[in-house]
Amino acid sequence: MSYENIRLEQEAGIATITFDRPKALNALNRALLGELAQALGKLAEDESVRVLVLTGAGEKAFVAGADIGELATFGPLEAKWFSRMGHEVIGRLQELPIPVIAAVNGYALGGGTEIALACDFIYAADSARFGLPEITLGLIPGFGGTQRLPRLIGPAAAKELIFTGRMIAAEEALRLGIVNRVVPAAELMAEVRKTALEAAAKGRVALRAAKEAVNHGLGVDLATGCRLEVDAFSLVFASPDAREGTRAFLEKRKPVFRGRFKEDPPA
Ligand code: DAK
Repeated sequence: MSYENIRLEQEAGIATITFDRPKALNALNRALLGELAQALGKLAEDESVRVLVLTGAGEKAFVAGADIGELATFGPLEAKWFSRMGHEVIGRLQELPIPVIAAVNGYALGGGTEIALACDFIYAADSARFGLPEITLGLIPGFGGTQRLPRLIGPAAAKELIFTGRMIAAEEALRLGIVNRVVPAAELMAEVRKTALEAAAKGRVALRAAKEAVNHGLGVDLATGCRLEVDAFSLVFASPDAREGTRAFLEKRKPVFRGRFKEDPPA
């Protein structure tokens, strides 16, 4: 499958999706959202992929939000499609059974910040800028920004950003807890790759269980969350990876995780 608005590359178990409309600062139009949904569907089925990285083409932007030119032409049907597809994409990102890292290389505004927030964590170039400027367009965030940002940084800090539409620099995003790490722009992809490879070497079953425990646990009270963890913890023991990891430690060697629930059939 070839794409026109994104690039999908795979190497060493790491898939990278690059938003690729640099002339419009990688703004999200309907075509891009549709391609992104397809690519995420494909990656969810591909067992060779261990980690997904999202980034933007060019030096200026990750994603400068929804395509304002296209938004301005929407009637209710186009708006409905855009909204449904946006939620579909954000849902697929959050539920993808592998770690997803946002490598924010420039402007991440509106839908751009919201896509990054739906990833598992964010590394940012020192040139990156975050913000939810929808209010300046007479709108409000529509891809989960009013929900994910307050959960991440608290309601007061989130409301200040949402009510003013203010843009913040990478260092402030770091201080607020929006991003995990800020690095010089030229080093961003190498730094992300290092972390991606570290996670990719772990067992796919355990990564998936850990991600689900964190994600689903955040939506419930602590006692229920801990029960979710008990179930996820026990389920991991159905995979040979759990035995491989513990045995490898005792045998003083590196584990080889197969990411399966069953033993491989005898050769
Ligand atoms: N859409 C379309 N084109 C864009 C764009 C955008 N969001 N952002 C930039 N561009 C285009 C510019 O028009 C310009 O095109 P040309 O004039 O060269 O043809 C080119 O990219 C370079 O941009 P600038 O010349 O403006 O570059 P500057 O360095 O001067 O400024 C900037 C960079 C990022 C500060 C500025 O471009 C900017 O403010 N961009 C708009 C940011 C923004 O407001 N984004 C939209 C946020 S609203 C929904 C769910 C979600 C959403 C909507 C609906 N539903 C549930 C229905 C999401 C909404 C949003 O994301």
